[in-house]
Parts: sequence; structure tokens; C-alpha cells
Amino acid sequence: MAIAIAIIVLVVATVLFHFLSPWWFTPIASNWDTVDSTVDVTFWVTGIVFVAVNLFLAYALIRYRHRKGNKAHYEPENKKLEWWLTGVTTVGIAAMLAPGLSVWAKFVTVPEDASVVEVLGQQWAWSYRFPGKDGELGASDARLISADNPFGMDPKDPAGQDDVLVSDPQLHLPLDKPVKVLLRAKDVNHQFAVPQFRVKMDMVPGMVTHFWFTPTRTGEFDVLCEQLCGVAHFAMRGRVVVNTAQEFDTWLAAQPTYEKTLAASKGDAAAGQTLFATCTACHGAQAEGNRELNAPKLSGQSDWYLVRQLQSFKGGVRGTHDQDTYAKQMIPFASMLADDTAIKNVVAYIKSLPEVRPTASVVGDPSRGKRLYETCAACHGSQATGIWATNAPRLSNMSDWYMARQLQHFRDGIRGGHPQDFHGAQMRSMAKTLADDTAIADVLDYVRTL
Ligand code: HEC
Ligand code: HEC
Ligand SMILES: [Cu+2]
Repeated sequence: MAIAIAIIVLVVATVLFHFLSPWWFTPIASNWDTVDSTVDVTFWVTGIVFVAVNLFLAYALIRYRHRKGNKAHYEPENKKLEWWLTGVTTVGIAAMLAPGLSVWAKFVTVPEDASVVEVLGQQWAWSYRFPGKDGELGASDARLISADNPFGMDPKDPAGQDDVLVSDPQLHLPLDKPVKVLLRAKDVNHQFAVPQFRVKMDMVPGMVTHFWFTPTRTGEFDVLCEQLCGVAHFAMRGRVVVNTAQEFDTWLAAQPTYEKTLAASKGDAAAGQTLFATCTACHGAQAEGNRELNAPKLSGQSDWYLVRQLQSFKGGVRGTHDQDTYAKQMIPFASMLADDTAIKNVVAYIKSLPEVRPTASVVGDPSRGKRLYETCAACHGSQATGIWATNAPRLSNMSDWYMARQLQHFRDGIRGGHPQDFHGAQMRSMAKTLADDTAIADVLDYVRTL
């Protein structure tokens, strides 16, 4: 009897939870309301079966419970009942699957007037490509990918010259225009998913998968990777901003074409030397760092990382938190660098400076640190030399007191909290894996041994 009551309570509680729970679909922002309908159909079919089967079980437990003097009647087969059950199950399963098939067919059948955007997934970041004025994406190949060619563009294909390259996890799309989304992966399987659009599709290296949708309201929507793609899979975040056509056109026009990125200056160390004169006051003549002035060592650091940080300071992405007083000192000096060419020049000069070994100041337990560093190695490399492909800078042979402070700042949300700071946000979630300042000291003491 107790079991029967427990089952009835379970059924009632489940149904109540289903209708009262706040965890329901986010408000839809695309044309795919049919996706919601298919989920609704599944809920109805499985819900009715769940209630019917469990209530029947409870009924049978009560009706046929043990009573003195009663003997059970054994009925091994019942042709009629079996036909009924087979028939009802078939109808139920067909009702669940058939709508999905027809919606799926529409999901991958792209309308003629759809524009095209390519999404590129990698551990653990997103980037995007538009076809440019000719309406055609140029050829690309994973084998051509390098720091200078992150999209793996084929330089010989004329169709690729005007392709628009968005090296940022944030994509913009115009409102009410159907768009065909082509998906490529650089390294392992990923999945492009935007819950409000009700879209998701696997990204498989060596394959181009696709689907289409029409954004139906403006706003910002999260891009998630919904395929377990490695230790930092949860940190693979991006954003789609749906704009009016005019706002979108302005944004798109400001993005560089492949041709432009090729022509962009590689940085001139001689020109950078003059610019670096002001930096020496804090960072030292050899960019060796100065603890008294809180300015870290820059020599030996990857050039692409230094460029990004200077752009972040300048663009208000780093150093905007009230408590980030050290980073705030950097903002006026980064802003003195007039444009990207100046930034690249000064970084080219820093790159030409000789390496010095910074003095160690953080003391911890390197053997504990070694274990903690295992996760970090996925992005920063086993020797902590930094990996361009994961956007993670060099840590070995850099100022340890500075890194300790950065890890505290990431952990406490002082660095990496700006909505445009996708790389910082990634490191923020990783810094939280270090329980306290002792763990930070341990891991940095281990990094020093590399
Ligand atoms: C007034 C002192 C001062 C001057 C001058 C200065 N910096 Fe800095 N810089 C700092 C401080 C302090 C930090 C650390 C910020 C933090 O802790 O978040 C920093 C950080 C940086 C970083 C980030 C390093 C990293 O690993 O993330 C870069 C890059 C940098 N500076 C480059 C420059 C360049 C290039 C110049 C000259 C144009 C310059 N700095 C001038 C004080 C200064
Ligand atoms: C998912 C990849 C990833 C993992 C895992 C990761 N990091 Fe990072 N880390 C980054 C990225 C990306 C940045 C650069 C952030 C930026 O551009 O502002 C960074 C920056 C840092 C910095 C700041 C360096 C500087 O010069 O300012 C430190 C220190 C750091 N990471 C330490 C660690 C440690 C310690 C671990 C392990 C607990 C770790 N990271 C794990 C991606 C990662
Ligand atoms: Cu992924």
C-alpha cells in the first residue's frame, strides 16, 4: 500500500513540477517555433504514457494486493491486449518522431534568399567569416591555419580576397533576414548552439555542416558549445547580437577583409623603439618588469597576446573594474599608441629584446602545483610557453608576483568581467578552480620550475 501511495504522489509531483517549474524555454528569437511544437508533442506523448503506466501500476498494487484466502490467477498470454499495446505504442512513437523529421527537413533546406555566414569552432573559441561583396566564400583548408592565417584561407583563391573575417567570439546578424550557417571545426568535434534560436548542429573537423534560421528579435544571445570537447569545454562561449539592418551594415563594414588582414603591418621594431621609451619608466629598459611599480615583465611574452592586451586596455575592455587600479595605470599609456600599427610596432620592439630570468618571489609547494597545473597545461602548454591556438599566453619565465595578482583578480572578477572580454572570462572560470592563495602560490612555484 505504501508503495502505491508513493507512486501516486510521484506522478502528481512530477506533473505539478512540469507545469510550475521556472526552467522552461527561454523566449524564442527565431522562426523555429516548430522546434518548440515538436518538443511539446514529445512532452505530451511521454507525459500521458508516464501518468497512465504509473497510475495503472498503483491501481494494480492496490486492487490485487495480497489477501488471505485469495489465489492469483495466471494468464501468460493475451493476444487481444498485445495487439492493442503494440498498436498504441506504434502510434505514440510515430507521433513523437514524425513532426521532428519534417521540421529537420526544413531546418536543413535553405531558402534561396538566405545570406551566408561561416562559424569556425576551435578549442575554445569562436570566429566567423562572411563571403564579402562577391557573395562567395573563398576556399579554405585546415592545413593552411597558422598565427598569420587563423581561418586557413587559401591565398590563391580570388573569391577569398574580399571575405570578411571576424576574429572575435561575438557575431552580429541582421534582423528578419534568413541566414545560412556553415559550420567548420579546426581541431575536434564541437557544437554550435544558440538556445533562443532553437538551433544546434555538430561541427566536425574535415566536414562542413549547415542549417538556417531567421532572427526575429533584436538582442544578445549566448553561443554555447554543446559537445564535450575537452577540459575547458564549458568555457567555450560566444555571442550573437541581432541588429537592425542598418546597424548590422555599419558593423560589417568595420570588419576587415582577408585582403586587408594580409596587407596589415607586421610591426616594425625600429619604429617601436621610440614608442617604447615611455614604457621603460615602469616596465624597465629591457621590458624585464619592475615589481616596485607593479609593472610585469613583457620580454619573452607572445606578440599576439601583447597586441591583444594593449588593444583591450585601449578599448576599455581591460582595467575598467573599479578595483583594478594596476590595470588602470596602463590605460593612458596604451591609449598613447595611436593605432594598431603603433601597437604592432612597439610589440615588435619588445619581441626583439633579450630574455632575462625574473627573480622568484612566490613560494609554494611545487609538487602540489604540478597536479594543479595539469588543467592549465591544456591551454598554456605543458611547458607553460603559451599556445596561440588556445589564446593562452606564456607563463614560464614571467613575473610570478604579477601572475599571482592576475589569478586573484580573475578569481574575484576584477579582471575578465567586461562583457566583451571573452578570453578573460575563460581564464576567470579557470582561476576559480584554484581554491585559495596557497593553491595559486603552489601552481606558480611549479611554473617557475619549467
Ligand atoms: C605607469 C607605469 C606604466 C607604464 C608607463 C606602462 N605600463 Fe604597462 N603595465 C603597468 C602595470 C602596473 C601593468 C599591470 C596591470 C595589471 O596588473 O593588471 C601593466 C601591464 C602591461 C601589459 C599587460 C601584460 C600582461 O602580461 O598581461 C602590457 C602588454 C603592457 N603593460 C605594455 C606596456 C607598453 C607597451 C607601455 C608603453 C606604451 C606600457 N606598458 C607603459 C604599468 C605601466
Ligand atoms: C581554457 C583555456 C585556459 C586554461 C585551462 C587556463 N587558462 Fe590561463 N589564460 C587563458 C587565456 C585565454 C588567457 C588570456 C586572457 C586575456 O587575454 O585576458 C589566460 C591568462 C592567464 C594568466 C594571465 C597572464 C598575464 O600575462 O596576464 C595567468 C596568470 C593564467 N592564465 C594562469 C593560468 C593557470 C594557473 C591555469 C590553471 C589553473 C590556467 N591559466 C588555465 C586560458 C586558459
Ligand atoms: Cu567545443
